[in-house]
Amino acid sequence: MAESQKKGEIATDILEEETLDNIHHVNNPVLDVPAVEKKYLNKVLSYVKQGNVFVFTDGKASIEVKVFSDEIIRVRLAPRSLFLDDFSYAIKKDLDIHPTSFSIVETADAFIIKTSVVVCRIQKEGFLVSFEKLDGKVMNADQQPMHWEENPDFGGYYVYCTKHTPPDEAFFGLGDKSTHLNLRGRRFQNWNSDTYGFGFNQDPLYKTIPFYIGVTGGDAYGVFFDNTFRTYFDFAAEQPDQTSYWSEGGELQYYYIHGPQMMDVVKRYHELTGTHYMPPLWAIGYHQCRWSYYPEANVREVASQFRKRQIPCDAIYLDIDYMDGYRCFTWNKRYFPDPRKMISDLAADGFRTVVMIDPGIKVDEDYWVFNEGKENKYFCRRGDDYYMEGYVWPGRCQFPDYTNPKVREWWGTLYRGLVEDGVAGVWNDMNEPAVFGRGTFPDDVRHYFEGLRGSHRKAHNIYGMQMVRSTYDGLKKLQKNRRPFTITRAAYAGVQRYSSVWTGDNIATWEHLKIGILQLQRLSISGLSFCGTDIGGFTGEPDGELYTRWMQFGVFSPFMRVHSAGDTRDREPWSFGPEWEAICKKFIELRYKLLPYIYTAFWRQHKYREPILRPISLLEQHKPENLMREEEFAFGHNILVSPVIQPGQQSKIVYLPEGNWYYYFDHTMLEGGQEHNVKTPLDEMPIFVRGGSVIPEFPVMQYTMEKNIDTLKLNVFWGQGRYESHVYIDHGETFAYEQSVYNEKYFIIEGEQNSLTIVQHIEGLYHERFDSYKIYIVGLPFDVHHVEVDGDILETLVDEEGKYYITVEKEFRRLTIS
Ligand code: MIG
Repeated sequence: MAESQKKGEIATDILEEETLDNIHHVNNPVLDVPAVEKKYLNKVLSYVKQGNVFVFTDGKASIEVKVFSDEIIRVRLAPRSLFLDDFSYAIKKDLDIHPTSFSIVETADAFIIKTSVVVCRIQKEGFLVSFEKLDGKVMNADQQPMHWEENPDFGGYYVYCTKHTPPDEAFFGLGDKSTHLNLRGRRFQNWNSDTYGFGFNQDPLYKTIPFYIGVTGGDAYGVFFDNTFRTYFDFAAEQPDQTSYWSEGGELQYYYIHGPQMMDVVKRYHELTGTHYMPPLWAIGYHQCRWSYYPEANVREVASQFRKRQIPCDAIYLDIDYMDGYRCFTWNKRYFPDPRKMISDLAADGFRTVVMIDPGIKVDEDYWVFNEGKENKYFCRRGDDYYMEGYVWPGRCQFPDYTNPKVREWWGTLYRGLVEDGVAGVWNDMNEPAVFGRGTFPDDVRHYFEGLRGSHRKAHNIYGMQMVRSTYDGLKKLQKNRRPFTITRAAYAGVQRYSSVWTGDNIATWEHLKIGILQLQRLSISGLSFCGTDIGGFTGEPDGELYTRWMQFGVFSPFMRVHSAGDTRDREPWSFGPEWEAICKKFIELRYKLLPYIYTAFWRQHKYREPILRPISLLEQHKPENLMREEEFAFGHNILVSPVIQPGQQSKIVYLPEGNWYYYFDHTMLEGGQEHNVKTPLDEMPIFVRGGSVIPEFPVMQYTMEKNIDTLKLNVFWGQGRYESHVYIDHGETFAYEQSVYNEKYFIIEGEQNSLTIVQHIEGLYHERFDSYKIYIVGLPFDVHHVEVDGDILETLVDEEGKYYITVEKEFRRLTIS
């Protein structure tokens, strides 16, 4: 390193260093680190209690057990009885959960903490911690005492937890892993990585969600290992009867989350880490992206083709080439001479513009962002105080330290110009963080970490989340009360409070279509419901069939966007010829018909913590064979799909959960609780609607807010018994729903052999009401003689297709058909 350089100045030669330390780690997990003696907790000698916190000690080391609620208990380990700062980026701030009651008793061999649903047993001999149901069934038990070893790299500890694993236990969760849904028999690590063209089973990927669900004997529980260092999970891979998780630093700290329903575990995980706010309605429409649409004429042409061909679309994306030399917050004026005009013209035509922003800031003394960052010391520095530098798209770059609230605040304000230009959403990429050549930052880079300070080992996995958090906060302020739209590639647990996510640089292959189906289900049950893949595949060339099948899956992806790499051929819905265009159009239109249904699923996610995509294992965990099913999944509460993932596929086997289900395209009724062989013509896919449900429908629009909707169409599917469906409505743009300005309609359906009753009640203060309802009834097992709505007799009508419907010209409470 040049002697002349002063601390805090730019160290150019750092770039030439072959700093491969992180890359080395990626391929050589902890196994290659020279063996250091492991230390284990010993025998519990005593404990102290303070409120809902218990501290047990063996004389040297201690653990803390905190009862967060009747179902959530946290365990922390302190090898020298000194607990680290109790701070977490994952846990939401306004956490408002409390135990209703708990007690502790001491027996000859254990301390037993008991809530109304769970028993936490700390065995004195060996210091083993276990969690049980009240009936004594063990859900999760230490197989070895918690242990640690001195970390030779930095003087902290590697920390380990090893649990006993029964032969039937299945595992789910961990975010974006590109493997089978059931994680058993596999080992994973979390280290956010830019993994262009990743493969099946490749690990690590872009995101760190150290949360898993175990299901054993039909009962489920969850573990959230809240640690931002490089973490590992081994689900009975090395030892068939052991599950371990460990970390290269930080504290062994985990939350045990009781079920026994998997759905409840997921909801409780959301209780800790939060949910996604209601996205603006346009964000759940169809989005068109590529790397990159430019110049302006090209953007306008793509947009006008959508309108000309009458294919709905709500957003168009500008990838890195819109910037001036890849400088964030600038425009390339040659390509986009008047961005404000372009964006407002697009907006007049119903298109929102979303732009890319990366973390790397070009080292350029003539660039205001660099100068502001430099003056205020907002950029990350190495252990020796030189600025962290690396090459990314703009060339030589420095990188903001988003773990500093001041830096986040500043970064948020940088969006002002873009917001004034009319930009509607922001896409944060490369925030693992990714650096050309060396992969990411070297370990010695220091971070503010909210004043607690730490090296990159500790901050790496939350860097991207803090970046998009600052984007979200900034946009929220700049846009007044309008809901931001953000999307991020890197993530840590809890990122859902600030952003949607996509799965990064996938490949245009059938295998990747399947990987996407696995990843989105997994993300959804890991707290990140607002997720999508690059439809069609980022790299490589899909043919018309793959593209179209992927588009069909896209309709049932919470985030629906086509995207592709810079060197690929055209990827618009019409790019593969008229035959494929027609099918893509039909399916994008289906997305728009389902908008109120999808919007409701987002609401149920936000308010009731229900994941949007639901694997079969989550719906019916009591059947062991269901723990292996992974191609069919529920999308919201009432629709089940099984995307087609093979070329030339004529039919596919689909499992339907208990109940009766209607094939979407012809309303054939099928019995659930079994598999069916379903035909898969190219212009259809296996989509099933639950008997007993109400599916609201909008007319096809070219973009989400195109028309005012006065008549709401409700499709009611008869089912024997009592069912509840929801329909959520608001004006789609502000946070007024937080003040109850919304409508959530509850429909209670009672289906009998000779009658059907629909009772509606409405929650919320939103005053826009529909003038009328057009109610289609599907699957009635009887002939209709009598229709009554709130005391009035109505006539029954039949439409052109012979479908039976009723028009109700007012807000109704009770409708009976017999
Ligand atoms: O080094 O901005 O995953 O979606 O199109 C590649 C260009 C950087 C990676 C993203 C991809 C995006 C691309 N980016």
